[in-house]
Amino acid sequence: MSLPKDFIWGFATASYQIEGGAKSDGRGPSIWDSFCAIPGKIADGSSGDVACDSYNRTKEDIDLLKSIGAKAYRFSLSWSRIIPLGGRNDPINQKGLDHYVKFVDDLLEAGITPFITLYHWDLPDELDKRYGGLLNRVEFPLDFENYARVVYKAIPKCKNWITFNEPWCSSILGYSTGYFAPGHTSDRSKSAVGDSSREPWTAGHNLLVAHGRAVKVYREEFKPTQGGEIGITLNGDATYPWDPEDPADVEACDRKIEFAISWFADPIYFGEYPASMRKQLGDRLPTFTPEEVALVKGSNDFYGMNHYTANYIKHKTGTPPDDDFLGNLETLFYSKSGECIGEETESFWLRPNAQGFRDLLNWLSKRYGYPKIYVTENGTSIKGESDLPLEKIVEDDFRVKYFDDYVKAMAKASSEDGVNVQGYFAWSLMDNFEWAEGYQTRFGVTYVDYEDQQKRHPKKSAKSLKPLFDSVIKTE
Ligand code: GBH
Repeated sequence: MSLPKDFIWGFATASYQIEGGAKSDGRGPSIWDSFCAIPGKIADGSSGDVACDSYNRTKEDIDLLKSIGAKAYRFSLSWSRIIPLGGRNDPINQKGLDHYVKFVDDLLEAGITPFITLYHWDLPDELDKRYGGLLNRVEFPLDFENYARVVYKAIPKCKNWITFNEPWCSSILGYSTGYFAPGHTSDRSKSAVGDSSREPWTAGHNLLVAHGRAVKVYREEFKPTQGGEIGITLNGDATYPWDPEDPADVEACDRKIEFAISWFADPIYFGEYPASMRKQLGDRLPTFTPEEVALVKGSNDFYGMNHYTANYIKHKTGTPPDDDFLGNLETLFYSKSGECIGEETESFWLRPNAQGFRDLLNWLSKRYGYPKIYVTENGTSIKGESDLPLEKIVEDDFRVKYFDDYVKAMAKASSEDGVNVQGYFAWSLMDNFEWAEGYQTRFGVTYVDYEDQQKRHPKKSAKSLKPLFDSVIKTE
C-alpha cells in the first residue's frame, strides 16, 4: 500500500474553535458568539471567546506545526474579523485582514502550505439579523462572493481554497435540529423560530449557489494569475446494511449517503439533486434555475472530504415525518447479527471503522468519476480523555491507532483501488472549542490546558503522523 509521491498532509482547525480574540482588533460578532450567549445551548456554558487563543499565538502554532513535520495546514478565516458586518457594502476591517495575510506569509516562510477554508460556520451575526443569513437566496450568495473576492485579492500566495466546510451541518444542525447556530428548529421547546421541514433545504441550496459564485469569481478573476485550486468540503459517514440480506437495507445505505453527501455533490458534479431526495422532499427541495445550474455544475477543482465514522443502516417503512433528513432510515452501531461498528469514543456519533473510510473513498470515486480528493478532516475523540491526568492524556494510543488504521486504509484505496486521493488533514492540530459540546470533548493531537493559559502539550499522536506518512508516501 502506498500514497503518491507528492501527497500532502498536515493538520486542520477552524477559526471560531481556536482563535479566541473575539473582540480583538475590530472583529464583529458571528452567529456562534450569539448562540453561545443563549443559556443551555453549549454543554458547559462556554464559548469561543478565548478558546486556544490562537489569534495571539500564531508563532507558537506555526512552531508546533513545524516541529511535528506538517507539510500543510488547513485553517478557516473569521468572516466577521475581515468584514465585521459581513455585507458587500459594509466596511473592511484592515487589521483583521492583515492578520491572515501575515499568517499566510509566516506559514510559507516555515515551509508549510496553507489551505484556507472561507467559511467554517461563523456567519457574521449582522447578516443573520439583516436578512436571515443563509436563508436569503439573493443576498447571501452575493455577500459571500464579495467576501471571497476581498480575501483572494489580499492573499494571492494561498493556492488552495475551500469555500464551505460541511454545508450539511450548517443546514441540518443550524436549521433542522437547532443543535448549532443559529439554532432554528420546528421544536418550539428549543427555538421560537424555524421550520425544519423547509429551512434546511433552503439553506443548503443557498450555500451551493454561494459556493458557485465564489468559485466563478476565483476562476475568472484570480486563477489565471494566481493558479490555485478551489473546492468544497463535504462530510459523510460510511454505511453498512443492518441486514445485508434485506435489499431495502442495502438500498437505504446508498440513500443515507445521498442525503448527506450527494445533496451537495450531485449538483456540483451533475447539476441536479439526487432522485431519492427529490422523491422524498418534493417541492420542499428548491429547484435550480438555469443560472444557478451554470454556477454550481462543475464548480469543484477537487473534492474535500471530511470523514470520521460509519453506521449500520436499517430502512424505515411508511411516510417519513416532515423533519426527516436522513432519508427514512435509522443509523445504528450494531448489525442484525450483533456485530459492532466500532469502539466507543467521547463523541456519541463517532466510532472508528477504518474499512468504512476505504469503502466510502471508493463509493465517492465511482459516483463522481474519480475526482482528485483531499481528505480535509479525519480524527477522533477518546472516551474519558478529559478526566485523565496530563501524563496519561499525552499517551493517546487510541488516537495513534485510529490514525494508523485510517491512513493505511486510505493508502490501500489509493494504490489498490485507484482512488485519486492527494492530501490528508488530521482533525485537529489541538484540542479546541467542540461547538455545542464545549471543551469537554477533545480532538487534538495537542493537549490544550485551558486552566493554565492555554498551554500546548503535544500528545503521542502529534508525533505519530510524520513517521506514518513517511512509511507510506512513495519516494519516487
Ligand atoms: C467536524 O464535523 C467539524 O468540521 C469540526 O469542526 C468538528 O470539530 C469535528 O467534526 C469534530 O466534531 O448531532 O447527531 O446530528 C464532523 C461531522 C457531522 C460530526 C454532524 C457530528 C453530529 C451528528 N459532524 N455530527 S448529530
